[in-house]
Amino acid sequence: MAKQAPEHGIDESRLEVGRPKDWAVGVPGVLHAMQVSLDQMGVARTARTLLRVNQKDGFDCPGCAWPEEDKRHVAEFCENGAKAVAEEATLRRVGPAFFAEHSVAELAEQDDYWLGQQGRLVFPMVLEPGATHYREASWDEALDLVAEALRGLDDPDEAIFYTSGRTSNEAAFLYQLLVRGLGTNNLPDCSNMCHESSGTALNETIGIGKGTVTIEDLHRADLVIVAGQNPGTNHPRMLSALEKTKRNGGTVIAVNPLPEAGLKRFKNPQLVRGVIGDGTPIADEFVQIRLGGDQALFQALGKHLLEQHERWGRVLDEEFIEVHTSGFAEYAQAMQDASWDELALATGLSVEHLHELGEYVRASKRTIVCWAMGLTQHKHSVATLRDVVNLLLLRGDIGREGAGVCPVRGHSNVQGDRTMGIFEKMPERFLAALDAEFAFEAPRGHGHDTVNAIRAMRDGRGRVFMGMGGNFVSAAPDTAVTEAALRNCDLTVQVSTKLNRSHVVTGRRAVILPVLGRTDRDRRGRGEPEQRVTVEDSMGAVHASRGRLFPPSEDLPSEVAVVTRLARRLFTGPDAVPNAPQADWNALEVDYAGIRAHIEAVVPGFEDFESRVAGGKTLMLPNGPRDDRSFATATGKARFTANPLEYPRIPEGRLLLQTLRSHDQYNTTIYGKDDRYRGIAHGRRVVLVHAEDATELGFAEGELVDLVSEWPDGLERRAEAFRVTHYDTPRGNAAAYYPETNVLVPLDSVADGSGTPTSKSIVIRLERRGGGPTAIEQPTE
Ligand SMILES: Nc1nc2c(c(=O)[nH]1)N[C@H]1C(S)=C(S)[C@@H](COP(=O)(O)OP(=O)(O)OC[C@H]3O[C@@H](n4cnc5c(=O)[nH]c(N)nc54)[C@H](O)[C@@H]3O)O[C@H]1N2
Ligand SMILES: Nc1nc2c(c(=O)[nH]1)N[C@H]1C(S)=C(S)[C@@H](COP(=O)(O)OP(=O)(O)OC[C@H]3O[C@@H](n4cnc5c(=O)[nH]c(N)nc54)[C@H](O)[C@@H]3O)O[C@H]1N2
Ligand SMILES: [Mo]
Repeated sequence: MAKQAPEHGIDESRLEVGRPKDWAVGVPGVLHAMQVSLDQMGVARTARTLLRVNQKDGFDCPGCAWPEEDKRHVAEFCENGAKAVAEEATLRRVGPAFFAEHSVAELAEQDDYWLGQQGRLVFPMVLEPGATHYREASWDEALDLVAEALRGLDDPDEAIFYTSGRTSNEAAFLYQLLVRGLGTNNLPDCSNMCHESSGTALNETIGIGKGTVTIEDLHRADLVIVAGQNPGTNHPRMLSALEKTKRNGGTVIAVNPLPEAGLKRFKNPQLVRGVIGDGTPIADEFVQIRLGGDQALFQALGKHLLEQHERWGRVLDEEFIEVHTSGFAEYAQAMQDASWDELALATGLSVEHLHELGEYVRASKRTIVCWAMGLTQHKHSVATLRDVVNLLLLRGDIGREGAGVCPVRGHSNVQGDRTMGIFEKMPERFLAALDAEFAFEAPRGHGHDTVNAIRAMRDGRGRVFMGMGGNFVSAAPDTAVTEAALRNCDLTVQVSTKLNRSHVVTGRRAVILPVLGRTDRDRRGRGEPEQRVTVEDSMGAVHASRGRLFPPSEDLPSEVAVVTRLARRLFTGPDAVPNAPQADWNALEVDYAGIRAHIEAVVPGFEDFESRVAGGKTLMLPNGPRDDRSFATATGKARFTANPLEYPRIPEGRLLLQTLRSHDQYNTTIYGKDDRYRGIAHGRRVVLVHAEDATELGFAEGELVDLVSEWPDGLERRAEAFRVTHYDTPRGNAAAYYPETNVLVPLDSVADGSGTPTSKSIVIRLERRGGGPTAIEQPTE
């Protein structure tokens, strides 16, 4: 039997702080995952579900975008993948009785943990203007309502269509077609808040907004630099790959302000050795960098190589530079002009240490740089990533075995959604192909990204918001501004699996459209064929995913069906909108092979799509740099760029805050109250600060403070009641969990060039909340 949903949210008074762990995964991790699964779905369903994760002809784990190893283990899941699955496969339900019992205002008082724990959504629900409660609606009524609102807009650009990254290729492709058929490119997505800086920098410099390595490259690398990433929590299966790198003689360097558990030692749950032994130390070197110091680090590594080449020769790959790149001279000059002292200051490392790190790169014949949010969510993220590319270009480390760039994606299909056209500024060749395939004309003007969508709704230019998955209200920056923006809409529509804050902070009218998830069996009725979908992993491999579980309700449509039913209402019959795309929406709804045929016709690289993903096979998408060192950039070559050095300056008496994930959450979905590896239990409202900073600022450990962010617009942004917690972080740097701290991220504080909110660098001050310090309980472990 599954356990009941919790009655209450998180009681922060029970917070405990202990010693951070220096190992990750292993038996405790697996047992913990099993417990979460058992609570949510009971014994039989747990066994059936977890054995099917990432197996051929099973479903793709909704946890993260890390690729599957070719030789799969019986249980190719990790602790956090299992938790992601349990959240979706839960037996708890949120039905009409629940909404009759709780008013929207009451639900808005609950925390994200409580909301998410209530269970799967099963009925379409409508919140009428002025009403206090959602009411049940029929599918026809709910969809008619959405279609009418869209039809009633003065301009299609008044509608905003968000996408989170779990949506399958098939659903994403039809969804962007629906949106463009209406006449807008307003397709913001979670990627705008995530790896947009990576896409921007990589497109400019190597001509493709994706990574250039495969999992085998990682195994074969001499040196892997893991910067700004916490794989032990967020991409646990990546640790198995790094373990192989190590066993093949490779070196791993972790670059992070925090000593994260998995990077230190990893106990592989798939191996007996990992279960009973001490595990493999993963990082040969832990580089404790200051927040935002990475551009300086990668410049320092480049400068070191250039200096060594100058002195000894044979350090650079001169042939590669000559044949395949442009802009070398300008970059070399900029590095010559760079000051070692300033690079040291920006990183917080000594000049000697920077040279030592440079020697690792010089000694390596094949280097890979992996990164995630620690590099993408800063003001100067695009410049930082350009300097990552510069470093690799110096040694010809792009487009050959064991070397390259590896942005590690978050959501399990966020990369595929982009490939399918979920992007506010898709290139002309995609739009032209779409026009030809569907006999209409897609709009050409750029649409809103996430931050611009919030501005548009705030200013009354955005009137209808639709979210294909995700939790826009909690994921977006500047919570108060974002909430006001959504409340300013005529209609907000959420296509969702689980209850979240975006269902309770709404426009004047709101609609909830519940759908099937990745693990659910997808078929139209008894006897009808079961449908498969496809997803693309972080390394450009596309494969099929088929849900196997009995869905929460037989009437629950897939995301595809929601889109086709809306498309039928808008694009067919006598009232069809002008310039509607032409497709057989009925047929596509019941047979996704038809959608794949359209994808094949529009998106390069999907030739013979259907047969290439049949029977569990993988389709590798073309990747110019990786396949044959072709670079579709402005110069037709890989581009060195000269980027002025930037790093955050922290004003006197202030701290620079990064907002990150605990071990017990999936973005805005809070699985539990603990951050096991960091030694935090029963609470989330902690601010991790260096002991000496806390003392200097006059705060005792355990003291209750407000975090107040400082931004020139004069708006007060305050996150209340956090416990000061001593932690091993560089001086001047602090950390606290997202989404509780999103209220502190100013809407206008975005990365140059990519528009990504600067969730990893926010200037804050601590303010005492009155009352003396409260002792934090030490766990009895
Ligand atoms: N279990 C679980 N898995 C997930 C997710 C989840 O929430 N839970 N989310 C998914 C998603 S959408 C994403 S995008 C990924 C996110 O994966 P991560 O990027 O690993 O997630 P964060 O928790 O944001 O961690 C950022 C890491 O970067 C470090 N860091 C912060 N600032 C800097 C900096 O300036 N320089 C350097 N070098 N390091 C820095 C932090 O200390 C932290 O270790 O994970 C995906 N997988
Ligand atoms: N301060 C701060 N803010 C951040 C970040 C940060 O590090 N710091 N990280 C950013 C990043 S990297 C990201 S990716 C975003 C995440 O932003 P989102 O992707 O918008 O947020 P999630 O929490 O992943 O969305 C969870 C919801 O998705 C729905 N859902 C889950 N599975 C499915 C499905 O299969 N279909 C449908 N239709 N719905 C589904 C459920 O209702 C669930 O409540 O947040 C960003 N915001
Ligand atoms: Mo993400």
